[in-house]
Amino acid sequence: LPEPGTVEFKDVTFGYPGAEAPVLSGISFTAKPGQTTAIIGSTGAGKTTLLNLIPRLYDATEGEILIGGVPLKELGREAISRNISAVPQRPYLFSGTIASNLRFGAQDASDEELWEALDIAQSTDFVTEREGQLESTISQGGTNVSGGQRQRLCIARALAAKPMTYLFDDSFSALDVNTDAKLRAALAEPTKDAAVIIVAQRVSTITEADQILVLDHGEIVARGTHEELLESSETYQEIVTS
Ligand code: TTP
Ligand code: MG
Repeated sequence: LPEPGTVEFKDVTFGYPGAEAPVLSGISFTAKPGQTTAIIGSTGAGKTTLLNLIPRLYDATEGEILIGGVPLKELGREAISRNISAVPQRPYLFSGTIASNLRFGAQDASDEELWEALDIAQSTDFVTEREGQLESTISQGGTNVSGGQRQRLCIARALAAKPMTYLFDDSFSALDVNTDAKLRAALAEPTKDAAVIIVAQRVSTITEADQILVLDHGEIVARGTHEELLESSETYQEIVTS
């Protein structure tokens, strides 16, 4: 069996219920633990759809997705939520304390572990400055927190769960380039044994990725490292220069 946390797509096709054309066609790749797999491509290419198939928000129409060699359908919801942390493109906070938001998916996390996660997510100052700190309240939908902070709190939430697989859907683009770089450097240690899949808008976010998948109209049109793709893929060159 592949290592736990390995994500494998085998010739996956997916169309939304009721839609005529598939949004994803013939998607095959392996995201290995200890590696970062990046997905880049223009808006509407199907990046979010691809990520959402992994925690089974939808099921593949054709083909198969496996985690650690086990087909998703055999894993069960509980194992899926325990092993995968997803930071969605529109990160969501519910009304309640910061601590309860961070413990969603990590009920047993100590305050110390929450602070560690916040530190990695570059949110220590933000939480320290709030009255009540971890016990300070987030309003419904997180509207009393900025978009960038919301994104970082959702990254901290994902870290607190200590999963084997991390999914980041465009989680760094609302951050300034400096914070983006700091946060990703801090992520290296806690995610070093996990399979990390990052959807990115900015090429600078993914130049170090072990493999980059270029998605175009629901198909992987090129794959490789940043250097390889600069040589081989016109679509990638266009993304880099746009
Ligand atoms: P997405 O998967 O949302 O495309 P994306 O994530 O690559 O785009 P962005 O960079 O803007 O985040 O959409 C792919 C196609 O699927 C698009 O035609 C919209 C459609 N779609 C639905 O029909 N229902 C859905 O719930 C979603 C998420 C997308
Ligand atoms: Mg998207």
